[in-house]
Amino acid sequence: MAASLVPKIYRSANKPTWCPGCGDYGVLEATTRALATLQVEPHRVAVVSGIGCSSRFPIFLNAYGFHSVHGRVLPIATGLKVANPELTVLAVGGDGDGLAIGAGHFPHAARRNPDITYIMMDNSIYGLTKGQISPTSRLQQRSSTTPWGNVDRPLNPVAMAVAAGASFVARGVSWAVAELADLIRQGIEHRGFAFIHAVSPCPTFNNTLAQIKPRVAPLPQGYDPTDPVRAFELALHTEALHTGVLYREPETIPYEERLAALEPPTVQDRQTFLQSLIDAYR
Ligand SMILES: Cc1ncc(C[n+]2csc(CCOP(=O)(O)OP(=O)(O)O)c2C)c(N)n1
Ligand code: SF4
Repeated sequence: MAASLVPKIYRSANKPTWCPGCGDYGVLEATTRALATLQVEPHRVAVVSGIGCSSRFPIFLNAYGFHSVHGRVLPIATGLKVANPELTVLAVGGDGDGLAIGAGHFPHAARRNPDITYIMMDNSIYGLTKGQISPTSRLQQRSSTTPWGNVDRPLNPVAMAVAAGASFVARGVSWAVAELADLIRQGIEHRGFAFIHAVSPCPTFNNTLAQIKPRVAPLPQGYDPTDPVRAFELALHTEALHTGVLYREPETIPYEERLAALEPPTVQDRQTFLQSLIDAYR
């Protein structure tokens, strides 16, 4: 069958309002290419975001979209998937959205393993609010809130995802669109929580492209993505930024399927359970 859904079908009529050169353009393009490769119809896709420049994503995508609340993208996307498991659910946002205000949700989404794909656009700065330090900002980074340099060590999103039990963990960069599209495609195809760390520089407030580019490296020859210890080790090697699928758990049961498999309690069971709780606190 000839592919009828081309990438531009997934672009809405709203033109992106990001600054010229923003990495998020590459991530949007990669996402439309991944969806076109999978030939998933736009009305079967839902994209949820938090708040931030990167979280404007749903406005520019032709799919169901929810531009939600700062830091709450993962519980909302998880609830959406549980309510309608037929949908392809994408969760998107920035490093501030996912690792500062939303950090509490990240390990729990990873361990629950809903079949959603979480694309974190990491520019190591708060872009929307004009350049405050973020949890992935490097040591000594100067910003409007760290005029003499950042003294906090950065979080490592890939290591965190592996440690929390995410069943698929990949890293791509916004300027290598074809590779990133393939990672997003694999993340969507994976049955379970897929975390895509998309390094996506902000030329306006933290122009890191020239520093990051020389550090980008492919995975080592013969790399086994099913070994979480090796994935963790590689993630900790921050002098090189390895791109590709760092970890993939071969067989997983998504959260929504485990929920659906629960034996539904009878009304009598529920009443007995509630009564036992009330009695316990009398
Ligand atoms: C509850 C709440 N707190 C703070 C803010 C202000 N705020 C909006 S976006 C943002 C951070 C944006 O950074 P990031 O998530 O990394 O996205 P980027 O803009 O860099 O893509 C903050 C702190 C808010 N909108 N809501
Ligand atoms: S401020 Fe930075 S992150 Fe926001 S649109 Fe501009 S370049 Fe992109």
